[in-house]
Amino acid sequence: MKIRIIALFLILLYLISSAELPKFKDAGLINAAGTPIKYWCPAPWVGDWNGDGKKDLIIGVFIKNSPNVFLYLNIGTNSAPEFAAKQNLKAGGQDIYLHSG
Ligand SMILES: [Ca+2]
Repeated sequence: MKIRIIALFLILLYLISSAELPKFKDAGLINAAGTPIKYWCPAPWVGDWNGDGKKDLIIGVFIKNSPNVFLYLNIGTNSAPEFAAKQNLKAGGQDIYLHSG
């Protein structure tokens, strides 16, 4: 029984070590109006917010007692997006605040 377990372990080890692992490149930071978009623990969403056919960026972040859902409209194209300066995302004319806890 021990020999079978060891053989199985060795086979798995061989398969794992010989598998092609995905490779990623550093895509860099995304800019909006020439400034890198940086947040701690962001929750991004990509979709066409304003219906112009270009995918926009919405990011929810953890900022206490402050608007914390931001809209970046795509002023470029879907294949080469460029994002305008941050806007607070609003609902009913009011800034959105998402509370934690
Ligand atoms: Ca859009």
